[in-house]
Amino acid sequence: MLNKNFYSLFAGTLGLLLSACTGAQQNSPGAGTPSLRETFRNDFLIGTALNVPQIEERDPKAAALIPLQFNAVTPENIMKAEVIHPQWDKYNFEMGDKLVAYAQKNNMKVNAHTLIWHSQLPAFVRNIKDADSIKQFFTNHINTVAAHYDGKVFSWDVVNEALEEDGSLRKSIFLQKLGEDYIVEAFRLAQKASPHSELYYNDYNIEQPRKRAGAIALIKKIQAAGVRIDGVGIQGHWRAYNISLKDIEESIREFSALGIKVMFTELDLGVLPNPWDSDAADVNKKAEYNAKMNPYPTGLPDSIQSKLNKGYKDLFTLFLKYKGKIGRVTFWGVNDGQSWLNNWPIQGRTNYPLLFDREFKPKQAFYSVIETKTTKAGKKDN
Ligand code: 9MR
Repeated sequence: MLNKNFYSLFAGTLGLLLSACTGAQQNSPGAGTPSLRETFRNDFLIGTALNVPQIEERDPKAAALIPLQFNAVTPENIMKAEVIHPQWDKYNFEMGDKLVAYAQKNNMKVNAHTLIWHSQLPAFVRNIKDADSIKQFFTNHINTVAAHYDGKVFSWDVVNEALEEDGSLRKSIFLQKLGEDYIVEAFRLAQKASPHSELYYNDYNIEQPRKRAGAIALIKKIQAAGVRIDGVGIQGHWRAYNISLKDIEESIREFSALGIKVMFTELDLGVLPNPWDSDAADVNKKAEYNAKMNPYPTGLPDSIQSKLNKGYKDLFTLFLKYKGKIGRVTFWGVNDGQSWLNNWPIQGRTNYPLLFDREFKPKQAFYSVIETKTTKAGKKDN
């Protein structure tokens, strides 16, 4: 393994060479730093999830880096129902509109997230008991929100996380009150309200065979009803030391065989122990803090860093192999400090799942990703 100093020297030199090759040097945030969006510009979009301070460009480091590295953005929270539709007949489009303006200014595509999700529902919905009122909320929500952003956002995660791990439908409030056709109905309403946006189904673990079969059945059902679905989002909340490339490759093939685009929509590779040894990204599952579960509070050991580098390298090598089928790869956050994985499933840990460190410096994993495109093998292929 390379020692750190040698690696930074090597990475710096490589960065200069790469930016010359990719034409990114005018865009560089720091001298010689290549750009992800430039490097993969002929392959797929490179996205990130943005929070409120980032959309408002409050931190100069983030404001400088984001437009240079990414050409797609997903709102991490501000388009979820509890924020955008806080009361029965009140909508709050302020932050979403800011995001659209930010993306236009920086020549980025917005993937709007998300119309129908069982989590982060407004409080008033959780108090509704009768099916008719849920149906009315569901219809009004999609009609109003999707129509507001029609022509302004590139795509919508129309339905998020509607499946259980065994591939059956999640027993959400929507399933219970509206019945199993609610997903087809959500896409039908979205296609009418937002005819100019691509429409996606988004979920975690749908690369795994049982849940994937459920997602395929669901997509076929939407298609059989004559309703438009343009793509599927595999979230990609994986652990660096435990990535099933085989499952991911099979999923790319099987989903794209349905005639839809595949997106990796929330990519991050956690390096911390998981209390349940699982990849499920269910935000409602929580565990207690103890120091053993937070082993790297002051920095990541080289042995773990290499696992992260390899995980990202293997993934992007696979993504490039299927670049014709993949529309976008989005990271769930810009830098390690901002990642949700510092607080889930245990509050207050120090995780390292992304390509930029807490100071917004590109990590070794960043260069591992860039190298998949610029090594000999990559060049031959591209
Ligand atoms: O990253 C998001 C975090 O800030 C929120 O607290 C959390 C709760 O809703 O949602 C996180 O984003 C989730 C995304 O919307 C859907 N897939 C799983 C993501 C990580 O939990």
